[in-house]
Amino acid sequence: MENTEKKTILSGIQPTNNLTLGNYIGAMKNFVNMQDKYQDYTKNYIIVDLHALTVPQVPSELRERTYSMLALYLAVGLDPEKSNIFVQSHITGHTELTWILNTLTGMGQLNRMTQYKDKSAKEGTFINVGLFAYPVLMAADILLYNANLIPIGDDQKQHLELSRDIAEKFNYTYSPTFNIPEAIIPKQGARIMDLQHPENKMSKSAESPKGTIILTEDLNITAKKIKSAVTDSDMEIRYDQSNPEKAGINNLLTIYSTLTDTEISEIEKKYVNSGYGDFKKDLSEIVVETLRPIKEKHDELLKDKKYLDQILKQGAANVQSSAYKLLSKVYKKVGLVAPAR
Ligand code: ATP
Ligand code: LTN
Repeated sequence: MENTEKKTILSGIQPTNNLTLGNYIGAMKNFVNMQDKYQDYTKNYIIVDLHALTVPQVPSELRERTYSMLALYLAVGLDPEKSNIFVQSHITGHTELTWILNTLTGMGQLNRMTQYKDKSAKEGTFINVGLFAYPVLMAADILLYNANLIPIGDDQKQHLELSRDIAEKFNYTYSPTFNIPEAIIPKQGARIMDLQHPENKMSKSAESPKGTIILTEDLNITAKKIKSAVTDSDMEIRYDQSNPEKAGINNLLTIYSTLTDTEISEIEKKYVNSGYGDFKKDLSEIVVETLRPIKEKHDELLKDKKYLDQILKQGAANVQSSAYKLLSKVYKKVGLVAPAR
């Protein structure tokens, strides 16, 4: 399925903690939509395990979560016949290209990254270099495949901008080599909020168990979390982005709308005479019934590691030679001597 002439869609998710409903709505759901919509494109969906090492990991858990993420990719509908699904560390080229791109990236550029500021603040006194350089690795993931379209949630916008700047810098410093990648951010659901603290993003690393829906959790717990989501005292099921008081209900309406493909105005009409209780009860069923088949498939797939290994082997085999070609081209452009054959 590899063809370097074809345009490429590419994205990645880190196997840190367990994936959330935010990851599903903001990223994975769109991976699947794009897989079907862009039939002529190469699609690369990566499990970015090297990125996960930028925060402390328990090795055995990281390994297990990598498989769990693959099982989820498959369970939500990514099809290895249509998309290349692989693990970042299996491909030679991501870290090598990162090194070259590091030499074109300014400390000041990385210092401005808000995710770095947030995460380093949480890490205390020891801040590892990997956390700082993380966005350069992301740029390498994208540029190694000369990718064109990058489906991501809202919080990755700044990293993608940096990838574009690095690509331009390389093209300008050496010669035109890289496409300038374009972010594909969903109009709705690009930033699903925490159910208990709707001013914060729902995040797999946030310490807010009641506010975070984990894709593989017990579905009774999922239903409870939706039913106890914070709302407001005005009791109207109405979307109002200008009013911070309505952040909770705005978020629930967004979840409802994206999971049912219904306009928010339609949902408002449907619940014009209802209270938050009825609305949340319906929404909890929608979320549970969306997640049920995903969870079942995930749990089933996770039992068969041999099958999962086979998918990863195929995915890596599909992309390795084009990655290597691009890396060789870059090495040559920057002046490295090609090894004698
Ligand atoms: P962490 O908390 O460990 O940084 P995360 O939950 O932010 O993790 P990532 O692995 O950074 O998840 O993100 C994977 C993809 O999911 C990215 O494209 C990101 O933009 C998207 N995403 C993450 N959280 C949300 C959210 N709450 N709403 C919408 N999209 C999200
Ligand atoms: N930084 C991203 C994950 C990521 C990614 C990528 C996304 C790593 N490499 C390449 C798109 C394209 C995040 O979600 N934290």
